[in-house]
Amino acid sequence: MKFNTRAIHAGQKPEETTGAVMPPIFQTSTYAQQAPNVHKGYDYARVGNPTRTALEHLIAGLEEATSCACFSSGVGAIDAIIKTLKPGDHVLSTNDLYGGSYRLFTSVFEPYGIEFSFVDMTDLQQVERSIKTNTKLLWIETPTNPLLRIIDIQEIAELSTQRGILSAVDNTFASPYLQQPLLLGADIVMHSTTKYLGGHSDVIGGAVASNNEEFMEKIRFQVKTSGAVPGPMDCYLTLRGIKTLHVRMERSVENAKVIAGFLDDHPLVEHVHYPGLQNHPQFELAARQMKDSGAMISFSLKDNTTERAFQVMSATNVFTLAESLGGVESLISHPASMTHGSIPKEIREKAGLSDSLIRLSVGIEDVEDLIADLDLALSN
Ligand code: P1T
Repeated sequence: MKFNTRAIHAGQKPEETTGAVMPPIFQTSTYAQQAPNVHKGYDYARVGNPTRTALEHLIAGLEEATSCACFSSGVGAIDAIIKTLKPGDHVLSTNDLYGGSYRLFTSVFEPYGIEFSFVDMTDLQQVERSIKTNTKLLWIETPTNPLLRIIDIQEIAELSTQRGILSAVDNTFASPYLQQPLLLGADIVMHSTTKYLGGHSDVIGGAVASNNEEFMEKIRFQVKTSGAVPGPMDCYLTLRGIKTLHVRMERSVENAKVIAGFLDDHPLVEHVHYPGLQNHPQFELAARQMKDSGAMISFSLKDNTTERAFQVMSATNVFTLAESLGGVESLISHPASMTHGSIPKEIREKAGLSDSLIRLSVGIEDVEDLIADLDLALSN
């Protein structure tokens, strides 16, 4: 089946007792057993729930993975991946990544003895040089949050295979509609399903998918043992959201391309970071690796001050000033003080994240209204 059909049907079948086309919200914490440990596949809802199973099969279908496990948040999913490692292990990560991932790595796992280094993963030689004898995982985010850099998944996956290291891709910014990392050779794909998969800014969730059964066994152990699991209502909302993923993505990307062009020509804008612009340093790689250029844009202003960025962001009416991304509504945010506030200023700036950077998550509204809103906010 092709992608759009899979978004609706992958792993889905009508519910057995009633024929319900959408899976019921199985709002239960436990399941009756015929005799101790004799049951219909479910014993306790931390371990599994049929609404969650339906969602896991759907995401596995989209990422062309044999297996998927869902979590109560994106960081819950990342937490489970890192917990498959041991003290003394080293993780090599991209230096431009979601601030919450950075905080989890450095504030929670480093004190437990897992080592992290952050490098520019657009430079393969730098990645090669930074691999150590105890490196066990390469952590890739592409496009990166918030600078929209593109990392070559295939190249990094090949390198990790040669060195016997696992590679994991946070695919949140692209969604499986634009990019399927496992098909490019990555071992693990992870999502904040809060974003494009859920698609309506009404639910928090995460997912891990892979074809590596040994790894997924460890993830399922984390599901059962650490228990950061999503409730059935959250699974239902995410499942419902995914069914329109391809239609929403298509419109958001179409809008984002027009907005990126508008910003690029704007006299008060210093630089636009968008993989669909020809001046993007990895424009060709993005065109090769992704089906299209995505719906996230960030830009800096000629007046390179936090105050001016705050002024612009406070003056929009259609764009809502808020964290998060990937919903039907357009959002505007200030990474340095919001999503990436937990990264020390000198580390942020070294990676290129300036105080005046503004980030847009482009939704599916009429693009003329979005442009008029930005135009007015910039001239205010
Ligand atoms: O918020 P949560 O569902 O826990 O997902 C965390 C996460 C993981 N990976 C990436 C690339 C992300 O962007 C996020 C969450 N990001 C935001 C809330 C944001 O506004 O960037």
